Amino acid sequence: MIELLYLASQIQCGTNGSPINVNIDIYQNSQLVRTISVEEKVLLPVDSVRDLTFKYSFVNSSCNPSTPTEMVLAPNDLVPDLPGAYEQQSIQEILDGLNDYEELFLVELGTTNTASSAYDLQDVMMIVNNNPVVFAD
Ligand SMILES: [Ca+2]
Repeated sequence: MIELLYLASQIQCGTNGSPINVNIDIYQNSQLVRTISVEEKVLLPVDSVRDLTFKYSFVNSSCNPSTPTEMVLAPNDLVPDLPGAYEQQSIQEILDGLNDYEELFLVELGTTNTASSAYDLQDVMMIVNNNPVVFAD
């Protein structure tokens, strides 16, 4: 069992455009399991976030996501050299606050060009809890 927390999304449609709401469709073995929006938390019956696949959709936006780039970081992993986006904490600060059974799942949806200033891997951020507290009924 893992628990996913959709921590934040931070992407806008165009320069100075309005913020985009991003929904995440969660798939297991090509089956849609859940759709979550920001700040939602969901328990999933898998051993690892790598057993899942994700599709990202923009809600009520004239923009469309580019091909997603996903990255999973464990607390002691090296952080890619990227600036913090907008008012978000930097990736390093979030990683430093994680427990050793948690991982940070980062997604870039604006561009596939790693040299672009839009390439910040913070369009969607999730926290993966690999040791969730599960209450039995
Ligand atoms: Ca971005």
